Amino acid sequence: MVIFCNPRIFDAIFLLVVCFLLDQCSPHNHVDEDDGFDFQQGTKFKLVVDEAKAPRYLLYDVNPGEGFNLRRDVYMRIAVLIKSLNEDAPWILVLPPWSGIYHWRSRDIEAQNKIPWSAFFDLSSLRSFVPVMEFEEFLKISREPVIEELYYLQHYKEGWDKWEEKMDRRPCMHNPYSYDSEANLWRGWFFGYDRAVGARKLECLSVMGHAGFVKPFLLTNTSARSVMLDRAETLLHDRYGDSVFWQCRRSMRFAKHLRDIADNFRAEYLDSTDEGDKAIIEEDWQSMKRNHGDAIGGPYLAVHLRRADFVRAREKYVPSVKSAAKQIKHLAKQLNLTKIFVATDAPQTEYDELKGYLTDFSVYQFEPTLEARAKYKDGGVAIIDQWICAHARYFIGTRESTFSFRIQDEREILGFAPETTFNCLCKKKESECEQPTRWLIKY
Ligand SMILES: Nc1nc2c(ncn2[C@@H]2O[C@H](COP(=O)(O)OP(=O)(O)O)[C@@H](O)[C@H]2O)c(=O)[nH]1
Ligand SMILES: *[C@@H]1O[C@H](CO)[C@@H](O)[C@H](O)[C@H]1NC(C)=O
Ligand SMILES: *[C@@H]1O[C@H](CO)[C@@H](O)[C@H](O)[C@H]1NC(C)=O
Ligand SMILES: [Mg+2]
Repeated sequence: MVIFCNPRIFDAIFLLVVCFLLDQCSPHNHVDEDDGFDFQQGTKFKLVVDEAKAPRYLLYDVNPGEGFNLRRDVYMRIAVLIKSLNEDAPWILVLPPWSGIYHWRSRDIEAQNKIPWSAFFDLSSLRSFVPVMEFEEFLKISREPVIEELYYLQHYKEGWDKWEEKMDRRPCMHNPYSYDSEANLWRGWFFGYDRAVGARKLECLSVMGHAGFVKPFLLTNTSARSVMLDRAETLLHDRYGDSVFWQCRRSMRFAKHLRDIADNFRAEYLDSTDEGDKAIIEEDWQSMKRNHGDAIGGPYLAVHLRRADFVRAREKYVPSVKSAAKQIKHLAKQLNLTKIFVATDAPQTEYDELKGYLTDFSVYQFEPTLEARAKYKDGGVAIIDQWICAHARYFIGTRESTFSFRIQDEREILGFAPETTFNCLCKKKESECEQPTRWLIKY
């Protein structure tokens, strides 16, 4: 049976949210008189909350096989939806913990699970775009570890001839959840929380459309306090590359502790500092607006050499290590750069092979100690690599890699000239391949 709680109970719960987050609860310590409240120390939470209207919570998850950087892209689709929902009613985006990411398999697998977003991103920065909260916070404020309604998104069984926006409740074509009749809950992966969490109700929704298209459904077809959309990658970007897209992207700042490590590496090995590179970071992303060419970057060539599963999966595009080395060498000579920074997921043997071809240059890689890798996780190390690549005088990535795409966005935000950013290695000769689409920043 579905139990919809009395709204007053929710108001009480909501006050608890505020209290919990302020961490200074007293019975009379109500929401501040002004519109916002401190969500995290020193962070102004921008959502204007009408106390009569307690917020609703949107959770989402992505196809289990997807990697870190596509997941960042799906976050943006959902965050833009949350932004739009908040024009009508308060909604909070519950961030899906990082668990079981296919590429993150360092020794200690457990340590790569249930990672909060704050390990990788600056939450106060995310919050100046939309209200977000960690899943753990959501659990703390929920009376029970239950998500009221879960919608498993799927395509249309019959396929389609004409693309049109539509959505319908349909029988599940595939359903990874199972019903636990003892608890009356749907059980499933839930970001690695498994049986610690459940969903009261589950339905499959066939959908073809942009993320914004599900807004009326969320506002009117359901009144559940917490709604989860699984397989959220089924929804498309509302408007890829427009100014709202870029606001969202700009708000996705990496966590300061990771940027600091990357910045120290840049200074120590690559003669690269924010001042020298003309890439000063402003505290608030909203006031950071750059023109193309403002940033010059540090005196090094950065390469993202995606290997591992790409060697087979993108066989048509991914060069051999030798061919990649040739292209890198040629570029570095042309650019008069003697330092080369390599970000790669290649095994050590391939990296050594690459270095062997580049003996005329100083080749660097960020090599964390075991302790550092344990502390920052595979995801943190990937971010450090991305941040270093983002500051290079010139960047060349791997075709079709979302890891490379996110570096390109980052360079747009920093104000690099597009010619130094939208480049990728070719299967063979560099003149022979298509270069990445230039998704230029819009303010
Ligand atoms: N540290 C590090 N990790 C990488 C690099 N390239 C790939 N990876 C890892 O492999 C994953 C690639 O998956 P994803 O993010 O989906 O990007 P894509 O598959 O290249 O589109 C990353 O998230 C990293 O965990 C790299 O240059 N440095
Ligand atoms: C949402 O509600 C409207 C109006 O009742 C209905 O026509 C529509 O089919 C519902 N959508 C879904 C996906 O159930
Ligand atoms: C590289 O250096 C050479 C000789 O020092 C110079 O002629 C050339 O213009 C430089 N190229 C670039 C891209 O700076
Ligand atoms: Mg991937």
